[in-house]
Amino acid sequence: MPSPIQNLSQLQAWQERLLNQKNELHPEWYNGVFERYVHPVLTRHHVPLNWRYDLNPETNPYGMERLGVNAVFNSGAIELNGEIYLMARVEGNDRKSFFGLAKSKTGIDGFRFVDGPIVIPETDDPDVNVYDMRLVAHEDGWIYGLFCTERKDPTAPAGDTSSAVAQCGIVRSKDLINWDRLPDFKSPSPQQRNVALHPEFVEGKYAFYTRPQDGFIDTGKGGGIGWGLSEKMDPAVIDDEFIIHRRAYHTIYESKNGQGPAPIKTDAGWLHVAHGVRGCASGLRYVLYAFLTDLKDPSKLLKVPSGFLISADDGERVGDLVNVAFSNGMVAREDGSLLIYYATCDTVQRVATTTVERLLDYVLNTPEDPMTTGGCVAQRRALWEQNKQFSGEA
Ligand code: M1P
Repeated sequence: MPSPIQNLSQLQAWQERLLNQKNELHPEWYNGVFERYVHPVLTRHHVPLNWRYDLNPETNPYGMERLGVNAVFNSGAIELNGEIYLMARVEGNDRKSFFGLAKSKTGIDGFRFVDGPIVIPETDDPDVNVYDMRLVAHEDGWIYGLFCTERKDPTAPAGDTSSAVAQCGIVRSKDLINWDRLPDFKSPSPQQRNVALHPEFVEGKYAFYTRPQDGFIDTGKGGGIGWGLSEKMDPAVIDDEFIIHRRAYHTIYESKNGQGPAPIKTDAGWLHVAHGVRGCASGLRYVLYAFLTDLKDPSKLLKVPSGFLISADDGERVGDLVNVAFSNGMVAREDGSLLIYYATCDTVQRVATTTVERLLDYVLNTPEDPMTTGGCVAQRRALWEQNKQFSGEA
């Protein structure tokens, strides 16, 4: 039985052990597609004590936490000068999210927050809450951060203290710490979340993946992953937005379908990780799936394998909420490895590892969703039949 932590210096020593903890492959996970790990890469316990406690014994004689942190999740990711950086969504006990930058050499363990909480300059209309930044090194030379900015809906009837307007905020930087704010993204849709910037110009323009919605919660006629082009980033405006991958009945993306991080360029096309959402008795169930789009025209779908790639697995399913896997960060390294950062249940940040080659094989060779049980049975029987020569049933 470990001895209880009874003061700040004991807490500091405990945290130091946590920060130095090596991650391990999950001993009970195999699917050939990706690896899971035992430990999350970032949790609320990783947040520096000097972001949470007043360390002055005179003003804090009881050593109390003054500004608690509830969760660390939904991180944008990028590799810079050989280090992996995560721009994490840090949610205080006050429910407000802010961004914290953490770095690691391996990308699977050893993450430490650097500098202080990140300052996001305001526009004329202050953000009430900001979250889920997608980091993109664009070919124009800037690193962009696209995030959700949420404000109270000014048209909400008196007494409605929940309705909000979500839009995409944009910042850019060269060092990930100092950020310039650009005007918020403008599109034909009344609400936007999960907007990602394509890393290259398309037809000489900035290209955006969008997820239009009619309401803050209600998708309305917002059909799935959208696409649009803008002449500039300052301001970024798309006049035409069309859906490149729709929500669909009885699929994993029945209720919501949104782009994850910016896609990875491969010889076969742009490799995407996205989230699909469906409603069930416990609320909304979020899973991650992968798809491929055309190299020249990234808005053209080439292949969508059926089902999910990553869901919250046993031991990951419960947190602040249940059954949510969400990703807004992935990094392809020079050695071909691919780090997919997925958060579970809006509580902790995890990583899955694979290679670009393996994920491409998965996308290209996993059958598409036949959309009926009959079709699924036919697919599975064909696999069973083919396997007879290997399984001894021939
Ligand atoms: O709680 C699950 C997710 O809900 C929202 O995502 P979306 O707009 O895709 O429904 C966001 O708040 C996201 O951060 C969160 O993980």
